[in-house]
Amino acid sequence: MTKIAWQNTKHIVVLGLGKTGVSVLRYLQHKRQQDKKFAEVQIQVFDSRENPPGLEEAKQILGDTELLNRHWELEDTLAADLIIASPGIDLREDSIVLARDADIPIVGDVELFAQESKLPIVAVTGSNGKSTVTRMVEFVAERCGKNVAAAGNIGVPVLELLLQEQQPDAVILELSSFQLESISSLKLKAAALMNISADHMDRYCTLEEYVKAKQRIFTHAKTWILNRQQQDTWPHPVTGKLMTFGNDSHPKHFGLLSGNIDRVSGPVAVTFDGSVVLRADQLQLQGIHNLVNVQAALALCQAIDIDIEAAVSAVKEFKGLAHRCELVSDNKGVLWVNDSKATNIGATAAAVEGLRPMINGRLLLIAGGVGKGADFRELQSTLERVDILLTIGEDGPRIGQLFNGSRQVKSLQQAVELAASLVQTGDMVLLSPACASFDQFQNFEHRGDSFRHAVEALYVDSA
Ligand code: UMA
Ligand code: ADP
Repeated sequence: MTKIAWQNTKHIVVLGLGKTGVSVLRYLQHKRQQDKKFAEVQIQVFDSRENPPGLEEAKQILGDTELLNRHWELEDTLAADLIIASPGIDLREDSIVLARDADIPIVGDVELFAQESKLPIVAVTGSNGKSTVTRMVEFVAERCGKNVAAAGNIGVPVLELLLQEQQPDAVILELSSFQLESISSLKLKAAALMNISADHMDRYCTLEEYVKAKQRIFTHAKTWILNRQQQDTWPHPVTGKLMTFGNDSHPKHFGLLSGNIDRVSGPVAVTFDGSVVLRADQLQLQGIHNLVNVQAALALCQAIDIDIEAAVSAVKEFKGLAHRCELVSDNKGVLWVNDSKATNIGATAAAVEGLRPMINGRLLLIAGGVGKGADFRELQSTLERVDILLTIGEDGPRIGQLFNGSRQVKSLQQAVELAASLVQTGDMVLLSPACASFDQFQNFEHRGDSFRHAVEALYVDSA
């Protein structure tokens, strides 16, 4: 899209409050204060929820008059000369499609940011690993003396960056498929597509549509960082400078060296340009998927001029994020792992594959929640590596039917208690739901915290 013609913009409609909506209002308010011509512009905010998050903040910014607690109608969108939509809003709604047909520009917060920011930016997308890689790059860059900011789907709306007094040296964006749907001018030093596994199939009609949204990250990216194991997800043709990563070896790009060192089997080292740069046992992270994440992070660091040796030395100290294959207890020889962030099949598959080699005993998996339209048959081969399956939530029975002897329980608390009665020294209990959490929890953090508290309570009671 061409640059927004702010001078001709008289009526802006903001769809959705929440984190993004509030940041958009703050940004528009800032614009109103900066530019007299913009002071008169009318801003309307719609949110279908009666009590949307961010309401109080929005009232302080706008006053009561322009906040509308109802779903927008076609006449509302057609009255606008700019529509700014939150990522959670489906752009295929009639009221939005018809506005677009009437040539009303529709943007998201990331496009607004892209049109104003002059900072060097790298970005990461994919079904899984985005937050881990984003935080890893941020951690490494800071350790290497750079002043960087991480934003986007990670939880910090990008427009917040424009309102900060001190600008960072570089920005690392985590971008969801929803955010990528509405970008067109985002210029990136490098972009990484981690992987694709079916997710958000309640929003996309086909997997292809979801992949296409993800591929938009490369529109104006200089270096394209792509996964060798998923070449079917690469955009064609590759027009940027190609850098690949994967769980196999590669003579030029990033890769993994497997086995043959001290007779250890499985991946043992990250390689670049044919040489070992990092041994797996030098990392604080577990699982093959994290060795893959490190490669993508190192590639992104290169794009913001961080020397590979310095980046490798820093990444060894990175401890990983809560709720992602996080060891919460190893009491009495039983490992309890919180992977609540596994909200799709790909994440659960990676956790089971990655953690299974760590244990001598049995693997008990707790899965289930809201499946978001996923076809759980894709989980079948993963479940073959599991010894006991307990399911919870709305779509728990759909996963359970793939596994002989699985048991559906009412709550996560009950699942933890039942698990405790079934496991023994050497076993691992893994919460990796392959589902969203909102049928039983506020969010994945709430689900992960509930798991940890239930596990802690087990050992307090038995102490
Ligand atoms: N809304 C309506 N009508 C609708 C749909 C939504 O009014 O038909 C309203 C909701 O009532 C809500 C508002 O829109 O009040 C918020 O919209 P939102 O869902 O876009 O949420 P935000 O709070 O703005 O958070 C968004 C991202 N959320 C989603 O994409 C769903 C956050 O990612 C992101 O951190 C934040 O912007 C800052 O960039 C979260 C997420 O779940 C972590 N992302 C998905 C994922 O990772 O799988 C994509
Ligand atoms: P995202 O931000 O894309 O959701 P996270 O880093 O928060 O990614 O991790 C989400 C889930 O995916 C966690 O369960 C984590 O263990 C798993 N995961 C992390 N990296 C990968 C990867 N490279 N491939 C598959 N699964 C991964």
